[in-house]
Amino acid sequence: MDVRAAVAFEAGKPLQIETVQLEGPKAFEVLLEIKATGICHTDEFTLSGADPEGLFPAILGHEGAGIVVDIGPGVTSVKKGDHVIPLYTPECRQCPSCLSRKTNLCTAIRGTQGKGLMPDSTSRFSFGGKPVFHYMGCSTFANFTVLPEIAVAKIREDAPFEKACYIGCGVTTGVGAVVNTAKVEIGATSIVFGLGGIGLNVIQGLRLAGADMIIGVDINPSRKEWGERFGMTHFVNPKEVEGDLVAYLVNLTKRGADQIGGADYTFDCTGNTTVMRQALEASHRGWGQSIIIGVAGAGKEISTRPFQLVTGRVWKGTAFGGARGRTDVPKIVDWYMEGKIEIDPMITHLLPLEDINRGFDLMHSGESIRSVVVY
Ligand code: NAD
Ligand code: AHE
Ligand code: ZN
Repeated sequence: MDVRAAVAFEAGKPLQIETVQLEGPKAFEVLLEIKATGICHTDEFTLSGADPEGLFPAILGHEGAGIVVDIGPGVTSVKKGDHVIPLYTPECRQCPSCLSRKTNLCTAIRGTQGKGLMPDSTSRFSFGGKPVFHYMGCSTFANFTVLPEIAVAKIREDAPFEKACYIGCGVTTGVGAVVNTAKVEIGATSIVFGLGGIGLNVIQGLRLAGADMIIGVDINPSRKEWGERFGMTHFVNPKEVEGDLVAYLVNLTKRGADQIGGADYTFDCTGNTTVMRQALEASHRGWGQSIIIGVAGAGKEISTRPFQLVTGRVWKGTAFGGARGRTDVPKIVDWYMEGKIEIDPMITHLLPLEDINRGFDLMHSGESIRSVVVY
């Protein structure tokens, strides 16, 4: 079938809107009509050429919501008409990782997914007779896409697509990093570096978990107002700090008798490896946990003095907020529909597919929190 898609033909070049061909679902696959998709910084990361797994030409996009319009042989967990969110972290419930209960990183299809292919090692998309790669197993920058059934979460039908799509990455990643990965407790102190589409969701997750002190750090001054809207208690712009940022933050978090300082939990939501080090070193001696959410480009490495870890700080990472997609995503949709978490104010721009490159421009200029393409 013909579908409308924003195709990434080359790293660093704008997406091109084209009519591409999509084959129907094979066994254990579903055809989705995508109704809305967010633009995440990770799409920009891959489009920029910094992603070591980046492949071109590809149809990017991994933060979508839509409807099942066809199913392949053997599909049992969803049916035509179901509303779903595509999952870049699937949940097969059978692989050693799923069965371990220690991680959400299902390994059932990760190999082919990283090669831009479906589990049978072929692509369903083509343009001019040549294959076009899938992206993160989702390719939501097309109005129709094909996914394995283990990579879709069925959600309630009254959730609006243009809001629910954000749960496909940003909301779940940010809130999940707090509740699943860090397991933040009531009264904790915390620092969030980078107050964009992910960091603001970390902030609302911290508010939900009952953190006392929620410090936001961002080089964009307009993010102060944004952070405060979701529960941030203090804002720090590194450009306005004289001297060492880590020392400043450690001082700000001093409380109680020992006056050591450092936050119980810190989160990197920038993808900048210098910031990742600052986040670790601004966590509390003896027990501070620093959670890396940001994704850094090929060749980038993190470093610190081993002393930082010897003295009890813990470096952790999280993908998709540690969420098991088919199990947890429908619950997060419920949280949104029940008013436990907010989404609407963070969706600052709605765009037609034809204007998708404007969504990337708005991200670069710091004007948007989330742009959502509505088909
Ligand atoms: P974004 O562009 O919306 O936000 C990034 C924010 O970081 C901006 O507010 C920017 O001003 C701020 N920033 C940049 N440099 C900074 C610095 N030196 N100090 C302080 N703040 C700084 O991006 P996003 O969509 O929120 O994504 C954030 C990161 O998380 C990206 O690296 C993205 O790839 C990654 N990500 C990871 C996961 C995961 O599962 N681990 C999921 C989604 C996104
Ligand atoms: N391809 C990149 C890795 C990118 C990455 O870490 N992606 C996150 C999700 S970001 C969503 O916006 C993720 O899920 N990681 C786990 C995984 O299996 O990819 C690289 O650096 O190679
Ligand atoms: Zn994302």
